[in-house]
Amino acid sequence: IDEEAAARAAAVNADSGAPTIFDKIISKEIPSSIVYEDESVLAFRDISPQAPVHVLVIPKLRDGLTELGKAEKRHGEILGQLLYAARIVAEREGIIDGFRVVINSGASACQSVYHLHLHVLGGRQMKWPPG
Ligand code: IU
Repeated sequence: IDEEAAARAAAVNADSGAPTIFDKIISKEIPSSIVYEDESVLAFRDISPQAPVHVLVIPKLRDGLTELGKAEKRHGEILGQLLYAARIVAEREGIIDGFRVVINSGASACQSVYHLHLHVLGGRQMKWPPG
């Protein structure tokens, strides 16, 4: 893949600030397999699971959090809630003894949906380093 093609791919996968498909998952316009929900957080199964357990944890209100790289001090409370929800998901899914939480931030980290989300992965032996 040449440099120009890589630059084009990165531009397509950049943060435009536009609404994402996760808004429709939050509003339930698009159905999802929900694992955990409260007033500020939704956790649902990834449609393309990369492990036996692969759940996405997202804030219901995006509030500028298109990507972790845009987080501000004021987002501290929701960021903490997301991590705590990841722990609840791990417990519910039976992987509390070993699980991984991943956040891809930005095109070079392969972020594809610009609504902050934590990947909670487990149910198999994970490898390190990640790709
Ligand atoms: P990423 O970190 O932005 O690359 O992760 C986006 C994830 O959202 C990815 O694992 C997709 O499989 C997943 N996903 C989904 O679960 N449902 C959807 O409708 C879409 C993406 I679009």
